[in-house]
Amino acid sequence: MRTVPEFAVVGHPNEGKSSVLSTLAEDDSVRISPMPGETRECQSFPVSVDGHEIIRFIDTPGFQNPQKTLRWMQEYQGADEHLLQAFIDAHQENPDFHDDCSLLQPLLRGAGIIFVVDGSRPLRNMDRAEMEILRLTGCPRMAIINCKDEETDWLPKWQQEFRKHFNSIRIFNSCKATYGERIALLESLKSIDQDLQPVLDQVVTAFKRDWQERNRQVTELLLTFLEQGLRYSRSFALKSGTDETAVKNKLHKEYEEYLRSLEKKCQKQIRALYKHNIFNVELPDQSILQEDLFSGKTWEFLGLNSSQLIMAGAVSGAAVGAGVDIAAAGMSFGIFSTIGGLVGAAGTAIKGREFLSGRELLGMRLDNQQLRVGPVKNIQLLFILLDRQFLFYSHIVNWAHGRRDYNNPASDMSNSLQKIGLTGTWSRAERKVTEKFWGTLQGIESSATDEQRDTMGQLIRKTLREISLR
Ligand SMILES: Nc1nc2c(ncn2[C@@H]2O[C@H](COP(=O)(O)OP(=O)(O)O)[C@@H](O)[C@H]2O)c(=O)[nH]1
Ligand SMILES: [Mg+2]
Repeated sequence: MRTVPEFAVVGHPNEGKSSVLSTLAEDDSVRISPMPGETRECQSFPVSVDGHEIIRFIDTPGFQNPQKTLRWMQEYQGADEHLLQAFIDAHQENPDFHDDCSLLQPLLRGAGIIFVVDGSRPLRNMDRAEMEILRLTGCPRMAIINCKDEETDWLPKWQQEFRKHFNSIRIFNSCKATYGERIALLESLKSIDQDLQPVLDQVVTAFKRDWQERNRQVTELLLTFLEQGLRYSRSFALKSGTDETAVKNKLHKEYEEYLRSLEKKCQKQIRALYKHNIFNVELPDQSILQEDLFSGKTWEFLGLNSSQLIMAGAVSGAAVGAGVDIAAAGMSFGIFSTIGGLVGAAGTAIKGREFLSGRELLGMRLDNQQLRVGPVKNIQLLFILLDRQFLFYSHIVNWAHGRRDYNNPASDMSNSLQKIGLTGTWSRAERKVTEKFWGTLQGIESSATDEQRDTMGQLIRKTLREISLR
């Protein structure tokens, strides 16, 4: 059986040890507290992939008495390899050294050290004492500078000091670290000890594979979401005297509700895949996702860009929601496409809200005295639904597990009318893929559905990958 690499996250109380651990291990059950000294005992956080433990992080209490501990160690006369045990033996009954004994315990077992400091404050003698203690333990070690504030003036001083004591130094923000930064940090653990290299290689590979697998599952969730949402259809038989408007409203309302609940369900599943189970990932107040799926704002910001609109016109054949307004502005689709430069201007002039309204887009037909809603005839809905899920995904994968609040949210909504939907960046060929997939939902595409679905899935996966590596 191969050994599971073990790393103890150590440092002064309240510097962000638990936050770093939580983010590294993708575990939001790690206790993070604004009160220093709450953790008194070590706690182990195993990370498993496919049911196998691949790495283990130990959360430790902060140093309690670093200067006295160091002094004792410096005066110690015995053999180096017995230093830790001797220190613990001499102090474990003394409450003044309870935390120090506790945090040194995993090092006895040969755990690697991840030393965490808050780099936004100046270096103190106490920090030097802690670093020296760690050096004396002889364990492989790296230092992580976790800046709690924006302040970076102290960083060079920290780095200079760290070079004397550590094999590797990383700046890592436990509250903002992305997937890529997490992997980079794990990669750099390799450099602290050659012996750890092969097993850490396996860990990194397992992490990457696990991430790919999650993206594959998200892709599947999104495909199913689109299929269910866009194939939806309900009808109502009209009899004489029926209030047609009321029926239309009812059909529309039910469809809207259906889409909203499907969207929520899908988001919940995505959230669970990325192991955000306990705390709510808060979307920033300004996020477009705070807007209802059918609000004017949603359509304004996630509404289609000009190429998508042209395509929507072509795919639907008839006047799509946008068609009316473009016609009103005196532009046919043909003209629209030839005046590429004007397109942006047109987008600004004809506000997204007026391009279409959510409900109109859902459509309503009357055939054989049946009022029928769905399947939707306008491909714009597909883009909007996808763009909202891509935005959600982007919030989820960029929400570090160590983060428990949202002080400085990044906005995903610009003030301009610029479209922010990611599908707007898709190439012509990619829009074609979408169109084909759309066709299979409409039942007008005769070619094999599985193939279109696979191709669409590849496009979604590629987009997810781009988001997570941003
Ligand atoms: N703003 C900000 N706060 C942080 C960061 N890291 C930790 N904190 C906060 O600092 C406090 C102590 O963090 P914690 O991880 O419990 O520190 P520990 O005592 O070293 O384990 C908590 O309130 C955290 O939310 C960070 O990178 N940015
Ligand atoms: Mg802690």
